[in-house]
Parts: sequence; structure tokens; C-alpha cells
Amino acid sequence: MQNKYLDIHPEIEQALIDNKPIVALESTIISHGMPWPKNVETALAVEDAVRKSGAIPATIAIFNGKCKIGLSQKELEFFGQEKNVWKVSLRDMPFVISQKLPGATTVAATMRIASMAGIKVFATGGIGGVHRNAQQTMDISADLTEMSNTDVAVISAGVKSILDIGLTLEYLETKGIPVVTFGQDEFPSFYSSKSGFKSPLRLDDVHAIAQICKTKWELGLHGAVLISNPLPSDKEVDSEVIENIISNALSEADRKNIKGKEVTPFLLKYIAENSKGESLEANIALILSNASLAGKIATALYSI
Ligand code: PSU
Ligand code: MN
Repeated sequence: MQNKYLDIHPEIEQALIDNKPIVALESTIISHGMPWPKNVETALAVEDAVRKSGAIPATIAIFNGKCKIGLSQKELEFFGQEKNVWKVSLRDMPFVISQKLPGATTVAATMRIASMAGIKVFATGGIGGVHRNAQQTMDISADLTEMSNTDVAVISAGVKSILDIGLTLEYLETKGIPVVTFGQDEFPSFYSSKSGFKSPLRLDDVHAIAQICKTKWELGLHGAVLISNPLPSDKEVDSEVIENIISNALSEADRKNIKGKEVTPFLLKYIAENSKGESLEANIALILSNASLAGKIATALYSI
């Protein structure tokens, strides 16, 4: 698709023409989700994991008035180090693009840009969702509404318990988004393979996952299929420890009156800084595992 706002890397452009599997990757996790230099190391390792699983990685960000699909190492370094990078969800896209500001894209914005280019599969760490206490704050991530619109398979590790997992699952149901957990009955909660919630659906192989996506879209049911990939068991973080850190993070956010788009980055930073690196290690392991699963799903999707 020709679009004057898209700047697609030649390798990805060619892959689109040749109908090869591609996996979109977000950049908010690089600029606002992980500390330097682990963020860039991880971004490169994630691209590598996608390649090893047979697909082509397409990291997405906003730069110089365009949605860039496929970043060079130099550009990844820029988004990993530069302090004044916007966190861009859907509502920020017109502003950041027209002002030619650098922007790191969230799940919602990355999905939309991927879809504009014709990319069908997207891997991330954790998605945004319904925040705890959303009954008062109305803080519900645009990632969820975007997932009800845009035909992209989203591979994540479930949702972090900075969110209300039960309400997030309810909202996904309301929006008609199939939630499939890969290889187990329980919905995972990012740092843990458990959450206390049963996954709405379970599938154990990538071909079946590709089939559910294809069927959804051929039925004309627009929107994502959310695939939750439990993190590798040797990387799980003790849930009591993480719950304790999250509850301190939430109190601190409240005390500092953190609101709106700042909430999620604040909580993520607090957790990373207060868990002695354990959570960061889990975060890296799970995003690598998601990238690899996404590559396999993309490959399966292009073979049916
Ligand atoms: N949750 C995580 N890690 C992340 C994010 C969320 O565990 O990096 C990022 C993603 O880019 C996601 C965004 O799309 O935060 C959601 O932000 P908000 O809650 O403001 O919609
Ligand atoms: Mn929010």
C-alpha cells in the first residue's frame, strides 16, 4: 500500500512483495520500557530471534514525520538513548508526525502502522490493559480498543499485574478479541506463568494459532487475536516478591500524582529499579521467547 506517511525499509518492502513472513516489533519498550543499554541489546536480540524462527523483523517507530518500518542499528541506538522520545499511542500519532518529533510506538500505534503496511503479526512483551482501580480513573489502554479494530496477531506474555487482569480479560471479551494461551490452560501474568485466571482459549501448536487468525479475518471479524505465551519456567519471578514491588509502585504513583500516559512507564521503571535486575532478566527472556513464537506463527500464517 502506498502511503506518504510510511517509510518502509527496503528488505521489508521486498518481503511484502514476495509475501514472506514478517513480525512487527514495538519501540516503546525500547525508549520507555527498559533501561539503556539493555534496551538496545534486547531489541537487537529480539530481531535476531525473529530471523532465527524464519521471519523478517520490522521494528516500528516515528521519525522525521514518517512511520518508520524497520530500523537500522543506529536508529535503534537513538531510540534507546535519546531522552526526548515521545511515547506514541494512537492519539499522539497526528501530533508527533506533523511536528516531526521522534516517537516510540506503543502496542496500539505499532499494530496500526504494521497493518497500514500489510504486516499481520506483531510481538511484544506485555500489552496495556485495564488498570487497577479503573472504576475510578477510567484508565484503560488504547491497546485494547486498537485490538478490537486492527487485523494483527499480537503475541505477548499475558498482562502484568500492574493491571487488573480480571477486568482486562472482561474487556477483551467485550471487544470480541479471542485470547489464546499457548500450551497451557491458565492465562499467564508476564513475570509468572500463572495469574489465577483460566485462559479463555488454549492452543498447543502454531498452525492452529495461524488457523484461528485466518478464520477470524476471513469471517470479516476485524481485530486482533491475542496470543499469550507463558514465560520460560526457569525465568519466573516469585509472585509474592513482584506483587510487593507492584503494590509499592502503585502507591508511589499515587503519591506523586502520576496520571495519563505517564502511569505505565512510571510503574515499569519503578519495578525495574526495585527488583534487583531479576524482573529485567525475565522481561528479556519473555520477549525473546515471544519473538520466536511470533516468527513461527507468521511462517505458519503465510503457508496456509
Ligand atoms: N506493559 C509492559 N511493558 C511495556 C508496555 C506495557 O509490560 O513496555 C508498554 C507497551 O508499549 C504498551 C504501553 O503498548 O506500554 C501501554 O501504555 P498505556 O498503558 O499508557 O496504554
Ligand atoms: Mn493509560
